[in-house]
Amino acid sequence: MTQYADEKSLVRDMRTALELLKTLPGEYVETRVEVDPHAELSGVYRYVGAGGTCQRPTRKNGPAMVFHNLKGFKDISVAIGLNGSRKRVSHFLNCPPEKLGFLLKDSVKNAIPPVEIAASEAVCQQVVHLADDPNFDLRTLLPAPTNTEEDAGPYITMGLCYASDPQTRESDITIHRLCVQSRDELSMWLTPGRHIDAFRMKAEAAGQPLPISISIGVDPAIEIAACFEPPTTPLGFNELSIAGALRGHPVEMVKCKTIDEKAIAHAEIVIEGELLPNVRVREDQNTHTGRAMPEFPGYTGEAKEALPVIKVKAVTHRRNPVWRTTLGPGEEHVNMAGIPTEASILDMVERAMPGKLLNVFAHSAGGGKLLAVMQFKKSSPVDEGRQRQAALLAFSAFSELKNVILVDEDVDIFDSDDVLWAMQTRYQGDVDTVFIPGVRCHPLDPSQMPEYSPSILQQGMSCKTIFDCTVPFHLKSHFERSKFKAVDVKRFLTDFE
Ligand SMILES: [Mn+2]
Repeated sequence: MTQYADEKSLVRDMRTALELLKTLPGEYVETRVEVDPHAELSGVYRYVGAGGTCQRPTRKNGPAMVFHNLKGFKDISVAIGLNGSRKRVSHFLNCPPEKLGFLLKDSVKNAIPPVEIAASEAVCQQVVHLADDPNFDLRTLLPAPTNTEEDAGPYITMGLCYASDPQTRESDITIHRLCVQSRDELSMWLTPGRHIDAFRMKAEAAGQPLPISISIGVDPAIEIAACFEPPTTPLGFNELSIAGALRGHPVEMVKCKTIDEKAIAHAEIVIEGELLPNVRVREDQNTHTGRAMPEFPGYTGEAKEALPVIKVKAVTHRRNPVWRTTLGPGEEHVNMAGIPTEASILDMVERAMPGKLLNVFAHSAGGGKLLAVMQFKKSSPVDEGRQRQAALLAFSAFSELKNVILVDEDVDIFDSDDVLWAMQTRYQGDVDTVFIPGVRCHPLDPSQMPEYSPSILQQGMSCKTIFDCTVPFHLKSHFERSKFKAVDVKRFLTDFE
C-alpha cells in the first residue's frame, strides 16, 4: 500500500487527477496540434490508449491524453482516458489494482452523503452562459466529439447526470448517452430500469419536466462510483455517497443557476436542463445515419426512434475548462463499469459464503459488464458445487453479467493467458458448462437478439453461461502446477521488478 500512501489527498477534481498523472511515467500525453472533434479526436485515441473492446489495432494500457487545440473552439481542452488503465485507477483511489473491487465494496458500506456549498465557492460556476441568450449554441460552445463518421451527432459520453425523485427528493447519479440535437437540446438514452428514468416517468405522469444537471470533468472517484447499479445501489441510493467514502469526505454540490437541482461543484463544465414531459426525438434526426455511437461491447449502437429530450437552460464552467470524453469501447469503460461490478459480486458472494471467493475480475473482453472471472477456493469436499452457487449469485449481483469463468486459487484472474490455461486443462465442455437460457441481460450485445437463438424472445435477453474451470475437489492431486524453486532474482538481475 505504501507506494500509494502519499497520493490520497492529491486528487480532488479532474485537474488534480491530471496533475498526478503527469508525475507518473508513461501515464499521460498531450498535444497542441489542431484536432477535429468530428471523428478525428476519437480516431487518434483509438491508437493511443483505448484498449478493451476497441477495434484493432489499439493499445492496452496506453496513456491518458489531453488535446489542447480543438478545431472550431477556443480556450477549452479535451481530456480522455483517465480511467483507461487499472493502474491509473489504483493511483487515483490509492489502492493496489487487484484490491479495487474490495475497496469499492467497503465504500458502499461506509457511504458519506454529499453536502451543499455556497455558489461563491463553486468553481463550476465561474463562467455562466444562459440559453435564453440568442448567441447561445451548445454546438459552438462545447467540443462534444462525434466519435465516428457514422455517429448520429456529437455525444456527451462522460456526463454525470444528476436528478431527484419528484416526490421523495432522493437523488441518483448515472452516466448516460447524450446526443447534441440543436442549439439547446440533448437527446437522452436511458437503458430500461435506470433510476433517473424512474424519476423521469414519475414527473412525466404528473405532466412536469424533470430538472437534471450534467456535470462533466470531475474527480475520477465520482466517475467510477456513478457506475454502480442495483441491487447494490437500489432506487434512492445516491451513488455520490460512495465517492464520498472513497475520499473520506463528502462530494460538494452547488445549487444550479436555472433549475431546482444541484451539480458537482468542482466540475469543469455543468449543463443545466429539464427532461421535457411527452417530448421525443429521433436520435439521428440531424444525420439520418441510423447509427448512434460506439458502445462498450465494441459495436456502434443503433439510433433510437424516440428518445426523451433535455431542454438546456444554461451551461456553467470553470475558467479555461477541460471537456471530458471517452470512447465507448475501451479499457476506460472496463474500469468504470467493471470495478463496481466486481464490488457487487464480492459483496453478494461474501455474504452467502464468507471466505470462499478470493477475487473477481470484470474482464476487459466484456467491457466490464458481460464477463466475470471468479477465483474460488475449495477447501473441503463440501465446497464442491459451491463455486457454481457463487456464479449464480454473481448473476444476481449484477443483472447485465452474461458469462462467468470459474477458476481455482492458483490462477491469476487478471492474466487472460492463465485463465485460458485453466480452461484448456481444467475444463471439459460437456460436464463443466452450465446454461441458463432466456434471462434478461444487455441489449447492446448484438448476439442478444431473437434472430440469434430461439431461447431469446426479445432483444436484450441472453443465455447466461457458467464455464466451470475449477478442478473437481476429489481430483485435486492430479492438478498441481509444476513447482519451480523460489529464488531471489535480484541477486542475478539487480534491476529486476
Ligand atoms: Mn442508481
